[in-house]
Amino acid sequence: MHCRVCKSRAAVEVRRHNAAFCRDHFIDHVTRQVERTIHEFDMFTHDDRLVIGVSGGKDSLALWDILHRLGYRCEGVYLDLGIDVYSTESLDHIERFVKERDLILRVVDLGEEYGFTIPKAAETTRRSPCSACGLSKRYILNEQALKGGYDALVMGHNLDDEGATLFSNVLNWNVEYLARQKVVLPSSDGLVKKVKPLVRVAERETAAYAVLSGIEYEVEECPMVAGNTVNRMKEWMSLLEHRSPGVTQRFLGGFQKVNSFDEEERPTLLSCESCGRPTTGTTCAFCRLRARSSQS
Ligand code: Q46
Ligand code: ZN
Ligand code: ZN
Repeated sequence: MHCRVCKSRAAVEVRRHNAAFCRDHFIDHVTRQVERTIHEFDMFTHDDRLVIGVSGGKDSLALWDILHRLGYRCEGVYLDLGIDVYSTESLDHIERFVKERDLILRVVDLGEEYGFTIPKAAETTRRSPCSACGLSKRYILNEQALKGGYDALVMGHNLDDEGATLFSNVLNWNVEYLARQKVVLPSSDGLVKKVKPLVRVAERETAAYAVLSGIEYEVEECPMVAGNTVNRMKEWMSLLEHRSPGVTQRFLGGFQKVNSFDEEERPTLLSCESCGRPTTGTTCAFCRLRARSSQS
């Protein structure tokens, strides 16, 4: 296998593009995919102040590295979920990354600032750890972006994450979630604009990018992952992708063009009586989770 660009020995094959690349041209290729996505969806400009939610995993660190190299003004926020060694090791990787590049990071400790951790939430509520975790991340990252006055919140969801989420939402005809599954979610009623520049890059490509760029990331899987429904859908999607390279991108790309669920399905929003953020009920899901999880 030879690099499509320089014909030297290839380091990575990208089957869905029917191509292979050497190290340098693979890094260029991934960077161009991200740049193209930013421009095509009009995500942000070099004048905007961005904040990225970083987990210490390959996706968010690879994306932060790309944005930094492209000259975007992007700071980071890490939410410490209180998941033992997994959380502390993840933070170690991020701190090293940030120091090497002289970037700005804010660490939010869920236990200290909100009075509960994800293991505690899972224990005291009947929610699965991942559902409590996803809800907390969405709420707190948005809150941090609002407080910091950033123009956009950047998320490291990759092609496989988004494809699997779409697969799950379609299989369950979850119309409300489908309406909000967008590459760019504009700002509205207390919600900061949210963007996903990595949607054209597959998971194995972000891993390859990180390794080839010398980024050390958390390789261990979160110990609370059992029961994560998106991961189960990812397994199914990867079987389809293996038999039919490119199917995930076609599935997701087509949806991005035809998604018109929002006009019909947007629910009426009220203000949460506890935190004031938009919600469909009287108290938002995060405040309810926090109240139940903080009980000892
Ligand atoms: S961190 Fe949180 Fe993941 Fe762990 S508890 Fe589940 S959602 S698996 S990305
Ligand atoms: Zn090359
Ligand atoms: Zn609330």
